[in-house]
Amino acid sequence: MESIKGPGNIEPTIVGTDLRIGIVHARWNSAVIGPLVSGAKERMLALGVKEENITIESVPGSYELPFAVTRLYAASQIQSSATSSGAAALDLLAGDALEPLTETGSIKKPFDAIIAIGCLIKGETMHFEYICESVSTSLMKIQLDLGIPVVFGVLACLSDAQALARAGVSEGGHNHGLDWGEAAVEMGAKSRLWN
Ligand code: DLZ
Repeated sequence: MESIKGPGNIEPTIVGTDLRIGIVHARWNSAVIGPLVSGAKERMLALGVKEENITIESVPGSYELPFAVTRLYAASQIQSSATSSGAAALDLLAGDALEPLTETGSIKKPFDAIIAIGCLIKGETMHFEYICESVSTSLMKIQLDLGIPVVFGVLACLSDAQALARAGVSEGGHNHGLDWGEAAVEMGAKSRLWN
C-alpha cells in the first residue's frame, strides 16, 4: 500500500517564475546534505523558479542556520534597495561582500522564502537534543519575526540509515529536499498574495 504521508498535490496555479529563493545549508553530514540541496533546487526549477533567482549559501553545522537565515534575508533587502535606487546606492555598496549587483543586470528583490537545510544525527551525548530544540524554535521565530516563509529543512534522525532514506540516497527512500523546494515556492507565492 502507498504511504499516506506527504504534502499532497500543489495547486497547479502556483508558479515560481517571479520568486527569489535562498537556500542556506549546513555542511555536517554532507552525504545527505548534497542530495537534499539538489532535490530542493530541482523541484524549484521544475516549478518555474529561474536559476539566477536561487541563491545557495553554506554554514558549518545546523546550529548556524538561524543566524545565517536572518543575515541572508537582511543582505537581500539591502541589495534590493541598492538595485532599485541607482548609482548612489551602488557606490555605497562598493567593496561589500554581496554578490555583484550587475551580474544579471536585473533588479534583485528580497527573498520570497528561505530554505534552511541541515541534518542532525543522534550521537551518544545530549548535543542532538539541544541543537534540535534551539534550531527548530529559532527558525520558527525568525519566520514570524521577518514575515517571510522559512522552510524547515532540518532532518532530526536517530541513525545514519534514517538520514540516507530521507535524502533519497538509500533504496526505497524519498528525497525530502523535493518537498522543501515545493514548500518554498508555494509559501513564497502565497505570502505575496497574503501581503
Ligand atoms: C557539533 C555537531 C554535532 C555533534 N552533530 C551535528 C550534526 O549531526 N548535524 C549538524 O548539522 N551539526 C552538528 N554539529 C555541529 C553544530 O551544528 C555546530 O556547527 C557547531 O557546534 C559549531 O557551532
